[in-house]
Amino acid sequence: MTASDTYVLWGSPHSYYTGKIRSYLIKKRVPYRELLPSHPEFGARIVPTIHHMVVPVLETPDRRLIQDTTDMIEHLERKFPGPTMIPETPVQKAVAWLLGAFGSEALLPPGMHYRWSYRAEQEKFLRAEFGRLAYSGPDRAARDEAGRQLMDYFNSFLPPLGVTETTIPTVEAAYCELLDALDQHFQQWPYLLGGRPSIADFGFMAPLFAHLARDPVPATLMKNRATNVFNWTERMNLPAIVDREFPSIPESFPADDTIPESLDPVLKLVFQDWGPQLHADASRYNAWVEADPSMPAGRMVSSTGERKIHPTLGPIEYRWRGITVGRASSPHGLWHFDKAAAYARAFDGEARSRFDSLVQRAGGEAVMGIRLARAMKRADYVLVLG
Ligand SMILES: N[C@@H](CCC(=O)N[C@@H](CS)C(=O)NCC(=O)O)C(=O)O
Repeated sequence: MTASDTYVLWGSPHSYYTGKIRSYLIKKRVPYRELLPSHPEFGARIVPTIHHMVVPVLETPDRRLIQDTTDMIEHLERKFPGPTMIPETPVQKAVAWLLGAFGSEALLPPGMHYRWSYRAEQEKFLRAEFGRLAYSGPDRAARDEAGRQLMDYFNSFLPPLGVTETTIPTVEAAYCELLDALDQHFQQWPYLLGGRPSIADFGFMAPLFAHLARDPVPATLMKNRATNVFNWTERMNLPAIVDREFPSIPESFPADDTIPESLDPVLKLVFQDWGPQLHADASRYNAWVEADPSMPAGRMVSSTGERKIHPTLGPIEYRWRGITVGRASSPHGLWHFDKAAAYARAFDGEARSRFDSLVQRAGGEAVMGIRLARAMKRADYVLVLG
């Protein structure tokens, strides 16, 4: 490949986080092309630099590699001028970060559940989709076989996410409530924060596109139950910002740093459904940090020391919607939440009281009070202590 102005998105159509960054690249009109990990250069050049197998990876025209979709968006927002996709006014900025973090991290359980618990009903589709990751060539049966092998690995993701026979009815009920709230919102607005897509929408595209709008079983559910949400997933992959259905809504965030009222029910669900896990994750993380004050900056956040995309500090347990959930702790989700919460802690005065009353209405005061004993950051493609 020769250097040009074109970015390369190493990813795949059925990948959770590729869906998030692809829609950003499209909306931002960043020139890019997409390549699959089955391309020989992925194994030869990309994996040895990142040191573990992961998609998506963004390769810049000068061949720098960026992993983690949030890092990619922050990099590109600095590089490319407007339209900015991170609101600049305080309350909109904090809400966009919070929704973006929730979308990116908290909906992994329903996303993975609808893919894997209904595996038999969508086996053929998944084999083809996974097969593309590992196999490139004319033999369809060989592609499907390559897909099957990969699927056996990803299939094992459910218990660490707390998805079990006991929790499945609640995971489905919570997801359906979220679909309903989003469907109401998208009847009035093209994007979460009004007339312009933001990190909030891109975060939600992670679960809501590749898994929940594309895999046959959840796609049918979304199309029948929340057509506006399905429509939004299509809109998010079109370059135009002004949408055909909302021609008079300007392509900007609402004036005066206001938040659409129809987001209130969505924010309520964010705090209700992510809060218990965040509290448990923060206790686990803070105990780990406090157990060894000598840990140096740059130490990987992981109880095993293994390089992982989603590291863990061991199991956590918490009550949620009347049931007990046991799962692997997720310091990466906590890092993303805290990034959002730091923006929310950064302002005062009139904006503070507007944000606080929004949070109070949504029942999120305790969640927004979560504090980490030590900051985390990302370095060398992993999560480390700050
Ligand atoms: N936080 C990362 C997550 C990336 C990620 O989880 N990628 C998945 C595919 S969408 C993956 O490569 N998983 C492989 C594995 O977990 O072993 C991001 O935002 O880019």
